[in-house]
Amino acid sequence: MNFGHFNPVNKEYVITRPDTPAPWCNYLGSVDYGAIISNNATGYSFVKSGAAGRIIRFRLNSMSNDQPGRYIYIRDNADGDYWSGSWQPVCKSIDSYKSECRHGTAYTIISSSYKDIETRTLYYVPLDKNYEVWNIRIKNSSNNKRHLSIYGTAEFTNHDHYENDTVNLQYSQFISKTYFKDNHILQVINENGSEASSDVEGTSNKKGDPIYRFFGLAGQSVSAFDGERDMFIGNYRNYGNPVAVELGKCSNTVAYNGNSFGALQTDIELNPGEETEMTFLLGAGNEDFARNIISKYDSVEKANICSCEGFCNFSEVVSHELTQLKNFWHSRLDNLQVETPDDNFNNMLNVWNAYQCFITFFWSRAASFQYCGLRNGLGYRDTVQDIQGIIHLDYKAAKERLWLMLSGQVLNGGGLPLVKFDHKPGQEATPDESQYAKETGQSFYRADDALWLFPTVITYIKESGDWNFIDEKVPYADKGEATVYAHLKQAIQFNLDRQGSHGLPVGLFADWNDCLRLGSKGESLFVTFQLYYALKIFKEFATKKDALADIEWAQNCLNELSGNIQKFAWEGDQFVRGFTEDGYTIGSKSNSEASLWLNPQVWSVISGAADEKTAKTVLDKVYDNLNTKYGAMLFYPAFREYGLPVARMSLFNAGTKENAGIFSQPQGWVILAETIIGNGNRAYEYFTEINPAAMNDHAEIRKLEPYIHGQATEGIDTLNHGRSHVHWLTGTASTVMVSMVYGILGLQPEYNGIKINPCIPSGWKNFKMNKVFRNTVLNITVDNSQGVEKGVHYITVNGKRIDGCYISADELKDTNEILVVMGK
Ligand code: IFM
Repeated sequence: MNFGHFNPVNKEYVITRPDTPAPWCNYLGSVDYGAIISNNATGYSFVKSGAAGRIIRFRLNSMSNDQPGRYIYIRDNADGDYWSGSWQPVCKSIDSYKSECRHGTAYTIISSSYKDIETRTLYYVPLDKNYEVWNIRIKNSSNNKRHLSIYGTAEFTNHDHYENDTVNLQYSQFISKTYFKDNHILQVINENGSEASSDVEGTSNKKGDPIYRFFGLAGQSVSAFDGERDMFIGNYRNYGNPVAVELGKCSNTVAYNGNSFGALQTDIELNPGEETEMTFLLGAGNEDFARNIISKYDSVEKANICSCEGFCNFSEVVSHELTQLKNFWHSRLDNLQVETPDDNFNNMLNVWNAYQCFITFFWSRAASFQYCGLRNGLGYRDTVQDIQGIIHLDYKAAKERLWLMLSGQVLNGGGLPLVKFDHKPGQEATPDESQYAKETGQSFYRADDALWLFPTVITYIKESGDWNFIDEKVPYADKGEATVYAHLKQAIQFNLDRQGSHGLPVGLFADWNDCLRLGSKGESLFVTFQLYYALKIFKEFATKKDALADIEWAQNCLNELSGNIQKFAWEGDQFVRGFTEDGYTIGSKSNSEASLWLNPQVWSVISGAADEKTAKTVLDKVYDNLNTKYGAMLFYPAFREYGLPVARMSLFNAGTKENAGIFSQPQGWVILAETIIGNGNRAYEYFTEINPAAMNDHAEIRKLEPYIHGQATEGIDTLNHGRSHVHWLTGTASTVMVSMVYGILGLQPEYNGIKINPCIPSGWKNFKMNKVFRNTVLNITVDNSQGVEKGVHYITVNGKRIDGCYISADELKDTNEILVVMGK
């Protein structure tokens, strides 16, 4: 069953039925101001942090029709009937109420049609601004004059911090109040705040000054208002039947000890065929700021820029801001666009997977409908991986964030588990000091954190051509500074310094898998293969720098590691997952539970540690034993009885998340590994199994948005095999993107040029790619009339033939016509 479709021309996903299996969301805003909105206008907004800068409420895990959101009500004053501009919260029967939601790049448009009144609400955060716009257009399509009241509503938090707002009402309800100021409700928290009150425990604003938020109306005058939530909703009612809307009159009261709220009512008349427009504005700022913003949107001068026909004019300021947003996003996404025979692949690569990569890049794991950023910073491994997902689209932004993460590396080579939002390079405490745990709640190193730097740094350098980056100096988090090259060497040293009894790196507090606590003696094969990969990349850099001693050092380490892998971790047709401190082998084929793990097999291939025969053996074993129709399970069989103390995933229900679930992030690694050994058909099969777009017509099974990846899908042991969980903010976005770009499409930049070496399903007979590569445009046509999976016969660049798949940068003009002929 489907609830919508992709519109690739507009780069939108169009939801045609509002009763989706879960809220299907979009992200609006920038790093300074974020807003999550569902297809039914539920969601929340925040300044900088989903937890600590929360402006409006959202109740996690609430009943789906009772989540606060950006609700706009419409009341027909002739008969008192009322509905909402989004299907929720009033939820009229979908037989008579028609709605459509168009999620686009940083904007969402929700339309409704009921009783011949049509509305279209455009929600967005203007580029680089810290407020949001809800622009609603209302049309009377009936033959009668209509008398309507429109109510915009926003449920403010009483405290910036979500937790204080939610559970500490004895405090938070008494520091917040609202005022009515002609065209807006002004909320103020800590009105009597001052420098002196700044050290009061739990105060919203560390500086002690009052905090202001506003909810305003432009383009129409306010007829009545409610600044207190319970006056608007009424006792024993909910958002589906607020008393103010039922009675047709807000109460004109403000909040003083209670729940601050913004409800603005405006009464309008529309002749047959007539349309009108108004704009609700929500943000953080005082009265002057609010008045200034609201006045900008008062003008309703029209500019028609929308590609839809008819009822879609926007006022000039709105259309200008929408264009700015589209330009900002589309110019990034347009750096790689493809036309393959598979629309589901195209929709993800061209728009949605790419957009999700940027959202994870910007917001890390800070705000969603499943969690709300209680962490005050960027998780090391997640962030360094997130960078990989956008390098091919925006290497400048990637470099900035990469620099930050390198400066979050401790002098001993390990990564800080959390790089705080107010990170001060050179001055931070480390996990070895109690101060760090006090500030972040994290007191242990993870074994893998800094190892993610290797694939990210090399991808950045090759995409940008910025080889000098390797010699740029970057401070360490705690003290001292060094070149990027030296940072990388130190990262390797961190793991070499922490080895177990088999001469393999230990797993510490986690090794990518948050549930595997191997400690300071238990060894991890995942980290082993990452370290192997890191050493190979480092050796490549050392070779380019002619650093002979380093080349030798790296090679010796590789030899030793590879010997220990063969000796201790290879079981003839699979690699084990690790060793506990007391010598138990995790992931041995003789184990009754968890006897085959995905990650060591695929990382043996990605790292280059597995030779051709081994690579084929382990990937076949994975395919035969772990693959399902919705992707490959993290291991099998699930932990059910064996209480391995270091394997915390046994707490999860069997078949779920890290306990034999189909964890989504590794799916990108399986795809990549298959492309490395040339299995285009199998790589594509894996890709299709987990491609959200391919599940568009089975949305009732997958449940999550069919345009974005989730964190995990349920495996074969659960009651709901195929159901996916935890939307949007997941490392899956970047791993799958990497596997598509560098693996399947084979777009592999090199120091002085680019390789184009696709690994595709043999059924793809030709396809096109348009890539911006270091300011040159590559218009690439791939001819696979021979129907191979991998292998390039020759390439022509602007008519000149080159054997093999490598194009030197010297061959490139500003715009290039490239033909890639696959085959023997
Ligand atoms: O690797 C982790 C990630 O950092 C957070 N989500 C779960 C993953 C696997 O445990």
